[in-house]
Amino acid sequence: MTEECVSAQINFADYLEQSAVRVNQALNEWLPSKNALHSARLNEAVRYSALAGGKRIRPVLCLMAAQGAGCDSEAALRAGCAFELIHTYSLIHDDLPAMDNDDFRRGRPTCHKKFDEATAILAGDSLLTMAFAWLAELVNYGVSAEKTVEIIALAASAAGHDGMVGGQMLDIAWEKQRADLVTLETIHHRKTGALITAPIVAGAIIAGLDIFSRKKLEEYGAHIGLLFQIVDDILDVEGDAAVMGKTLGKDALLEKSTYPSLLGLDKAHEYALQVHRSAVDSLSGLEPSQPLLEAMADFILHRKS
Ligand code: GRG
Repeated sequence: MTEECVSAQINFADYLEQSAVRVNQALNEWLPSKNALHSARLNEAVRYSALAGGKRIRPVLCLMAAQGAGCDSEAALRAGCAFELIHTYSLIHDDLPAMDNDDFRRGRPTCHKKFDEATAILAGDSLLTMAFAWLAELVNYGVSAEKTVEIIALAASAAGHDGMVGGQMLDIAWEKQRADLVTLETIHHRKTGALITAPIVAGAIIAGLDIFSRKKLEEYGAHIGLLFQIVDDILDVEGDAAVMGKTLGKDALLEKSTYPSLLGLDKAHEYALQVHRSAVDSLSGLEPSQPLLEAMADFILHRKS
């Protein structure tokens, strides 16, 4: 996508679809091939989960942040895809019997159902480590060593102990206990928000944005991360399982604290609108402006899957 296209405000749904196709093609090319000498089963499991579709929100956000700053580089695509690998690993492990014990993901049997638990654990481990190898290779895509290290540290922090893994642990710890809104927000900032914010910041680093812009984008990321989760909670109550490609209604079954369970559905919808507004407000003052990121906030608010 050229800058010209971006400023012409092409239909956002088309843009999203084209970007997802670009991500899918890159993943298909860069993931270990079926014919490689190492374990065919591991290759198959990794490709099965990583190429199963999905909205590709994280890599697209990385591309958008970079493109919005006038940089449409292969490096942003590579970094975005690395974040998608981390996301896919988290879904595989989250679906395991020891965690959510889900049978369907992205409209097909989960990795452990299609293969077996050991293979699913290893496929997740493989994707997580592969992601860091891809990020380390950013130096071969014209990114300075200093920026590459910064992005690796950012990814480690978002994915690990203080980010998604820590958030998942908190989420499990609070199952069947009524959490207050502050606790719920902390869980979601770490479990979901961190891995949504990090690719945006990575895109900004690759594009060479200044600290002020990066901070604004970080703020935006935190808001859309939260928005993403509020909408996820709402969809678990009133979404369509066929469109979502996974089992719904599990939050209520597990007696989890969610925005609808704490606030009621109407107030959860209102809160989503409020957080959406905060996300859009965070983009004000950015130079150049980021219309695609604004459209992404709308997309997340209205998403059905
Ligand atoms: C196992 C370390 C570890 C973490 C798991 C991501 C996660 C943490 C759990 C997934 C469960 C869940 C429903 C989280 C809420 C938000 C979320 C991450 C939804 C799935 O992401 P999408 O909608 O999925 O971007 P697609 O399939 O479109 O990529």
